Amino acid sequence: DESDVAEITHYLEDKHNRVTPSNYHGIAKGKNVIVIFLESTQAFVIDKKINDQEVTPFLNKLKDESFYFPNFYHQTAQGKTSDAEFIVDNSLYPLSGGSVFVRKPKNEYLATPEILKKYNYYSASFHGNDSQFWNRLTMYNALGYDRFFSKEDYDVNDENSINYGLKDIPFFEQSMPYLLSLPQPFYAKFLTLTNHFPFLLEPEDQFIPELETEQGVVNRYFTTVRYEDEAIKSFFDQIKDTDLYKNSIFVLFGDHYGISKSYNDALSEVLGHEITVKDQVELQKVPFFIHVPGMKGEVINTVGGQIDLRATIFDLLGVENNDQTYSFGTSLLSNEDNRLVVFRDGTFTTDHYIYSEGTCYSKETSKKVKRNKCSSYFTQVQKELNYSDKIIYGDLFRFFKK
Ligand code: GP9
Ligand code: MN
Repeated sequence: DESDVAEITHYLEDKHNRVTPSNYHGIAKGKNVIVIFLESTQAFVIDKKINDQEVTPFLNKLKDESFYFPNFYHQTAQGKTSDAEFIVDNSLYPLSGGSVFVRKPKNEYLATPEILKKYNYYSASFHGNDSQFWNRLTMYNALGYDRFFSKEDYDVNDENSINYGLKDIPFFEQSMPYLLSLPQPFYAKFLTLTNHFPFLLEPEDQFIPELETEQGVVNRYFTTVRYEDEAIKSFFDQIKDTDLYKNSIFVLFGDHYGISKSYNDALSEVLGHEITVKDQVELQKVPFFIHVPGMKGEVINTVGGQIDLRATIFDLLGVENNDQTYSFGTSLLSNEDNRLVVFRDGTFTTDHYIYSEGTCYSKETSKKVKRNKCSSYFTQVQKELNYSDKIIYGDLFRFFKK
């Protein structure tokens, strides 16, 4: 209840005071932000070759011209894409059951669109599925979006759609005029769709052939990821033809896993190693890039998760903490010892350790280690999840707002 507000505020402020500002603070001040959600895209596809062909040729190149975060994890639960959206826009954890988008659309939030309004940003979301899927239209109002371009704004027919909706290539193509019409600066997010379970794609859209393991889901996955990569490339090509390119930064990240545990037999065949409990956690890594046109590429090895994405963008934009950015995450561009990535089920990882299914593992050796290497984090892990839950269930941001 309301008495928790002081305690949680203190916890979050203390967390931020311990972070030293990054060298990149404010380098993208006033720029448009284009965020691309890579549907079901896991980090193992990056630089992966199948029969000598790259699965993500465009993203592999983009990596060399971007901040690339190879130790970045998704933190979603049952709400899948909607959880990824929730985490990224609020820097809060998802709920342990269901989707916050569906369960708590009437809450008060202090989401990215609202915070950026103080910097005169316009916010829009683009997605080629029905506007009420995951209760988006309703929740976007609560989060402060100015406009949602959904299925009804696109020309969607049998030829240009598959599975949940519009294919990614026509999606980006048809989005261009809308994007160009937005007031600037803007925060625009694009939710891709084609690389979605069960990864269906017509032969004419297949840029690499399907694999031939025992499990069709795994076989098709790499082919739909390859299509997604082509779609992103075509989007970049179109933007590069306009002034938007140099006035924008591009944030790309995987929303959640695509291949669940049930397909580990075939996946381990493709990856060339067995999948242990510790590997299962490592498989939750998703690609994360921030492309700032004109800047050289840099690999940022910091361990982090989706909860840190907003703070990282705010760091680049020069958004200050006193702008009521109550965040559980911190900028991955700033130095901070003792980083901790907490998953919804209480699993967690640090620079050196992984705690999963009651066991502590060393990341370096992949071996089980003494429990006390992990147990020092238990209190903080529970605090993170409890405080976030308290905010959501108690609608506490009502009281945070000054
Ligand atoms: C549907 C898209 C996919 O609109 O967001 O949803 P998911 O199943 O990944 O949550
Ligand atoms: Mn998704």
